[in-house]
Amino acid sequence: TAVPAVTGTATAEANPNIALIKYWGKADAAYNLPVTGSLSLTLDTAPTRTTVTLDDTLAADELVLGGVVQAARPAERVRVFLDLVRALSGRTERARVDSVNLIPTGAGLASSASAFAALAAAASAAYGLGLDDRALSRLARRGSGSASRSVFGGIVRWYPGDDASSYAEPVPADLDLAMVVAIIDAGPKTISSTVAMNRTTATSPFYPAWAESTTAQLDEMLAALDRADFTAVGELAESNSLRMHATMAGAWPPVRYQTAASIALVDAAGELRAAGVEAYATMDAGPNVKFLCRPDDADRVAAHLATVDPGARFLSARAGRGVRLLGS
Ligand code: 2P0
Repeated sequence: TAVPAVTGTATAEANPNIALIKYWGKADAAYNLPVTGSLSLTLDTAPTRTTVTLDDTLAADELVLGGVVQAARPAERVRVFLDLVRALSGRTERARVDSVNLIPTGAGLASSASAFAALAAAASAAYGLGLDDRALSRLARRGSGSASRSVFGGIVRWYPGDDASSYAEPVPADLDLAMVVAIIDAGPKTISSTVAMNRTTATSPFYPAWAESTTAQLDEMLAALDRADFTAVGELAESNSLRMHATMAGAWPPVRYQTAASIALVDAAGELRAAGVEAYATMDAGPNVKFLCRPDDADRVAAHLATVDPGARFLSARAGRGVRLLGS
């Protein structure tokens, strides 16, 4: 029977998220099940836009990132993900994936979160899976753990658990948050977060304490959000980030994303607080530093940080939307 070459196409857009309580460690690597829960803020900037087009004339899936055809690891990761979508849909066509990232990839700006949230939404629509948001979050998790959170907007919690129960969901909060991102190095990561977190869980003697402390800090964070206590939210975020990087330092070979420039910027958050401006620093799997602050303080925060690191670029963000389909 004649089947048209192109049987389905969909485009989705997703934004990055920045964890205030971090995901660092897998209980199950095949399913990307986290050791602990985590909590993040979805940003209103730097989205990934991805189009998935089914084409049964293709011999293999094709990944085009920012207009450049990809081979090796990124393409393999997308193929594995599409295999999963094909298994769920009962369909066999290969697909062309065309993705545009409006932030530098691999620079610790959560680009894998926006990438796999957008891919999950576009691929599930193109292959005709009728997923609700929770199922979409579980699917995005399989691509990259943090992508489970970018399915939703605002403040989002991701549950640990098994394949059925490990999904993200929005946390209602009566707080207006801003995030100033200091981009000090847009180059590729020294070590991928997947490799780094697996090494940390396997070799850092501090790991059990990290898991216990993060579970406690997540509960404290939820309570702080519930009473709209901005100061407690900021202090918990900064503390949890420092504990994550301390835990990595205990791995062998050690994992370190902080550079001298990062440390100077983290110190600047303390300087701002001493001057009466509440800013709290958090870092992920890269040298960039993100500052949680009140929206009215964002310009002042960025201005002070620019004096500390005149070479840095700054991105100012607020709470943003979850993933959305642009057309199918
Ligand atoms: C987070 N990070 O909670 C933590 C904090 C980086 C530091 O999630 O292996 O790309 O694809 O599940 O999600 C980055 O790790 O890792 C990350 P995989 P992912 O945002």
